[in-house]
Amino acid sequence: MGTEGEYLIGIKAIAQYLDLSVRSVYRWEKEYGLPLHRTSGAKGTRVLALKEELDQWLVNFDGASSRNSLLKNTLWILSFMVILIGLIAALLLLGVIKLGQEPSPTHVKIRDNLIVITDEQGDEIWLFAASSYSIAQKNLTSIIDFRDIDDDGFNEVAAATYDISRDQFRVTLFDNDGTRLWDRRMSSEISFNGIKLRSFFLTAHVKFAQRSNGETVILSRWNHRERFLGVIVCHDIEGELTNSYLHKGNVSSMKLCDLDADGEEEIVFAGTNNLLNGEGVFGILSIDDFNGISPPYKVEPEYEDLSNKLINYIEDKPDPGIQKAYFRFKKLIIMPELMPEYIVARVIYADSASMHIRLAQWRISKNETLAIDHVFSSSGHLKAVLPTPSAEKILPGFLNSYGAENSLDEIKELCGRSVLRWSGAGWEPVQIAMEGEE
Ligand SMILES: [Ca+2]
Ligand SMILES: [Ca+2]
Repeated sequence: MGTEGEYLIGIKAIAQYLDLSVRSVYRWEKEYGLPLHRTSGAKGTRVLALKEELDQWLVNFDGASSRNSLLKNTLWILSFMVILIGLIAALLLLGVIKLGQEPSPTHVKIRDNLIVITDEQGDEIWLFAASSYSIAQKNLTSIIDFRDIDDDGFNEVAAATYDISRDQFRVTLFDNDGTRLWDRRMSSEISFNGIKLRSFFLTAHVKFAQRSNGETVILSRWNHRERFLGVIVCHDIEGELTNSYLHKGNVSSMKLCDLDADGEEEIVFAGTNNLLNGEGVFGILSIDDFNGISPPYKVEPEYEDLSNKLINYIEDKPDPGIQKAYFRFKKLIIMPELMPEYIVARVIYADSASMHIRLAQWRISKNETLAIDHVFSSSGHLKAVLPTPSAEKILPGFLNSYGAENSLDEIKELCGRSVLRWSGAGWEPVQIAMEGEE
């Protein structure tokens, strides 16, 4: 499995061949020039290695001498493995051994208080206990994802899991047969404003993703149940935490898409920002490199009278976030007459052409919700503003004055003034795209 002719296909097959961990293979490539190749196809980038090339490289490799002599000693074993793998490949070709008889996890369903993993035909393969939070999810695919990370024909499963006895939410990687490869809960190392944030996080999103070097990683989004903070983290396939991004407010949604059509997906997330007095925000992170704390890092002038309250969201030693972009919907400008009590932005849709971000505003005291969809180009220009039915109901006057067909541009202009983009040092107005412009 994972072998085809003279090639080793997939990082796990290469790691197995070299008797190394997957992480070490990537490290050896980076540090010692281990010869790996990559191909792009419909399934994304695949890592390949030519066996002959690896063998030759091992013979020449004299980086770490003790390791090297060990490797030389094991070359006889490796040669034997090459013959054995060749034999297995031949048997596969001749149809003596048949793959695919073991079911591959592809779907998920809820039964009673259990999450049931099934194959393509809907037949149950294995199951685990569900949290009430998981059961309440309308779309289980946001907390369970399937991907064949080692190219052996069977999907591994990344999932949000729950330890009832400890009341802990976790992200777990399962092998195709249901074996738990690892379990991680939100690290207690994460602290905010001098307070260590412990186990009060729930996993709200779990997704396989791919870095530009072809490495498969697992992204998860967590929300703090009391302090309303959001965290987006990345684990490698061995369960090591490689990136974490702390957001100063709820992160209500996260989507992966290739915004700039360069073949690599980005993370688009949206929610609210507590230091911006609950304004709606959205941001873009690179899967390869994201870390730190979301902007801003001080109380903005328009909220100075709320300093006593907002100061709770300023860190003593801020670790400014590494993000591709970060936008806010400035509450005071968008519709001063509305005075919403709660605002949240959600990613509705994102692809390489545009991002649709819905800004929903609740006036809880009046039991009203107003939502307006903003369409941005992938480069962050505001392309269009689409009032939703709730906007038409609550704001007839607003739409009568601006809603005539030829004046949607005026709404766009009005809403456009409320969208600001983080420059690294402060906020700058978002650019409004003209008709037919990106
Ligand atoms: Ca697999
Ligand atoms: Ca991209």
